[in-house]
Amino acid sequence: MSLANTTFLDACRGTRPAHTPIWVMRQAGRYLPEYREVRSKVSFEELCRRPDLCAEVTRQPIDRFGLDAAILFSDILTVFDAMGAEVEFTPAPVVAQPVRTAADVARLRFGKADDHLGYVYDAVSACKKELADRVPLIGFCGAPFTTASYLVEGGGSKEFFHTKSMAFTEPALFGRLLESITTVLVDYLAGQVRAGVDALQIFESWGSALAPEDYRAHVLPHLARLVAEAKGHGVPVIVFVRGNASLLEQAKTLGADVMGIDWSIELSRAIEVVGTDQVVQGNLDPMALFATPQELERRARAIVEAGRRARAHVFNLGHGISRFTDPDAVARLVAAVHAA
Ligand code: 1CP
Repeated sequence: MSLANTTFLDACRGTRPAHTPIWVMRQAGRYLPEYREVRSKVSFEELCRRPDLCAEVTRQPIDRFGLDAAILFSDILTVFDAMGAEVEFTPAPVVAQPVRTAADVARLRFGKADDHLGYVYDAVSACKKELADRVPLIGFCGAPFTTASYLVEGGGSKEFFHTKSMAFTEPALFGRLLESITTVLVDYLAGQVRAGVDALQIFESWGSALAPEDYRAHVLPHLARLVAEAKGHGVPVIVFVRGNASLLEQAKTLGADVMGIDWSIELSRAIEVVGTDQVVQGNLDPMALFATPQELERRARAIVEAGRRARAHVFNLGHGISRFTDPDAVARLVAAVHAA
């Protein structure tokens, strides 16, 4: 492999490149007119199943902004295909039959990822070809808890009533569900690496739903298994836990190559929590892209400065970019980070 731009992988491995590398969570998506153009012709589900179109939309933000890494176009919920759970994107995900009882769990199939997700691996190959070694490609999955929460709630949630009820009233069943999901995810990440991804990110988008002791008791062991298995493939593993400083303390025990930091904590404080020997990624509030150019640049520079205290730093937002973002603001952000 001879990548033209290795800044992202260098930082992930703990060496400081000449400039701080930047990519943006959800960088391919609805805020880009060229994405909406592709999406106007196919449904989101079809887009995820068309390797040629996945490759096209994965490349779009690289062409437009000169970002330092690309992320595979897919979704954390495509993995449901390996579990026999049907999901429709409206565009918010809706699971046809939520999984809440022992009978519901028994109905799932927890198959081999390779038997059901070949279209994702084909998309990885197509993306690698399309990117032509300009920048590395990040593969991803949801963390076991975040994945389970969509299955149990039947979609997104604010209170996680069903998921937490299951964890509290039927911990053994909840544990079995997380274990089975984790087994599929282990397999799925292995398949993505075989297909060619250069790094992996695990999204724990809803970790903040649980109190720290519940996270430690019910969730952390499963995430630890997933991270340990993923690390065995030799590509950098990023864990993004959206939550609070206390979850960050737990997450640092996972031994991930890179800790993704959300925007709810100052980066300098997060670095104190995870330690200055840790590589960090983050953590600009996505809404800062709606501030004046001067304010956006000030905040970007402050985060780059704070990141210098870590072993290395990958610039990113502290959560996914809003669909209402002006693409020109992203261009300004990339320029500011590269110049800082
Ligand atoms: O209509 C459309 O075009 C669909 C909108 C959309 C897009 C562009 C969805 C539905 N998913 C995606 C792509 C996507 N999702 C990517 C690849 C693109 C990129 O990053 O550039 C990735 C990595 C994701 C990851 C994802 N999906 C997460 C984790 C990140 C996060 O934001 O926390 C989550 C939670 C999802 C679920 C999901 N899929 C889609 C939506 C609208 C949602 C969120 C629903 C909710 O808020 O509960």
